[in-house]
Amino acid sequence: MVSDNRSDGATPEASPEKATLADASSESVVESASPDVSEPQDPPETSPTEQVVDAPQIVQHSVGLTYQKANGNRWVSGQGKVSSSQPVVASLKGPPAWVVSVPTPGGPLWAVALEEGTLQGFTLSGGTLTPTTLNVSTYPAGMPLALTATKGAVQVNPLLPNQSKGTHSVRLPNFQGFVYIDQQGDLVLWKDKELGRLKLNALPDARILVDERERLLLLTGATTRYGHNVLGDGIEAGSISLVETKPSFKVVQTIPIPAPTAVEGISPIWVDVDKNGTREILVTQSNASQGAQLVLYSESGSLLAKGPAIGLGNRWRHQLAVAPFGPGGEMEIVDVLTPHIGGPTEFFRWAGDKLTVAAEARGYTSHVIGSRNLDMGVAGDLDGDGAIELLIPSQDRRTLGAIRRSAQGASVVWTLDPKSQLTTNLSAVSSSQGLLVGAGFSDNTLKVWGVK
Ligand SMILES: [Ca+2]
Ligand SMILES: [Ca+2]
Repeated sequence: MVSDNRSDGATPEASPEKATLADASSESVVESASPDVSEPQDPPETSPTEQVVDAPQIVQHSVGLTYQKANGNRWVSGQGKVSSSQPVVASLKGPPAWVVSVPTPGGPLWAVALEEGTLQGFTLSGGTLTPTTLNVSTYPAGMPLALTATKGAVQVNPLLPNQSKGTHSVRLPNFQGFVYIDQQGDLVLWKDKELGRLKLNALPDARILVDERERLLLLTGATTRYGHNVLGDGIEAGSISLVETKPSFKVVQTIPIPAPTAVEGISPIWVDVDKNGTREILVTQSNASQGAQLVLYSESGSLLAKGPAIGLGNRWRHQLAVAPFGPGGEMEIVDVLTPHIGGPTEFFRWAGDKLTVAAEARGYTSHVIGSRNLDMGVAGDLDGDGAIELLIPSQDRRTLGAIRRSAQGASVVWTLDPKSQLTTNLSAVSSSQGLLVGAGFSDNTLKVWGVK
């Protein structure tokens, strides 16, 4: 099952011993230039006041993902003026399903996958969204897309042989190849041809996370033992697999989830929650008796901490982001409890072996039952006040609300009115004007906020 074919041209990684926890999408910084092409590093995990706008940089390689970051964390660095702007609007040829964006020298490029499978592209420049031609125009209906920008040239990540249509391929920037999940659940390493294959029984819609060493983390051990069926199918994960791609393509750690429990999600969040220099793995585990619970593992598979369980089966919670949300810049994990029935947005802190709710806010949600879109939320300093907001929709998806922590708790501090219903993920991108947030709506539009 294991192939070892990574010797052909894989670029040696710079200073692997000094690898930071920067996003794999932004490691290939080559030179300074105009701010319009700056790609945020994974935000430094310090206090919010220290993670202000990054120095303008050209990056050789950046990615556009529905879940924002290659580590699965829906937290973007930089600052924006999203709260005080009217959206820039582009008309679409049909209802949109997914939106992704990347910085380019000519301004941020937005790609929209329509529900029936057409792709449309736009470049945001001079305050307008101008249609632009993408390298592909049709795409499997419902399939999420990803973009890779290399030296300003943007490509939709390719469809590879026998690929699962539940998820997109992921580019490995140093290797200059791709990994993808095939229709048998195998994880395939590809560079012009198949170079390796791991029989992991991956979820058909697993998002493949990537770190700066081009290691991969994904949900595997597909099982139907927890038939809640709210995330697009009845298949959930019985294990979490950590895979290295060099020097060989192999599994380095499997974290089993003992039955009857399963991971109910499509990807972990893979960040250094306690800032000790190593990443943790955050997943949502569920079973029929106690419902969903946040669980934190080490990369070696140790169970580090658990949050409270709901105490009732068929109740989900939606993990969204890990960021210094706390009023003093403390790292907190945010989820939405029971998003389908109007539960609260919860901010957790990790202490000892527990994840404990520090604050919560009501009235906003993050997921439509039955959908594979788990990316209707994004965190960042969207209004430029130095504190991080979580932007998520109202229950009817006709308002977007920004939830911010304070010493008193958490509350909605401003809202956006799209005058239509959110039908896609939210997509944030860095630009010369700071952070922008875009999404697709039921009036067949792409709307982008934050443009001055
Ligand atoms: Ca850590
Ligand atoms: Ca803010």
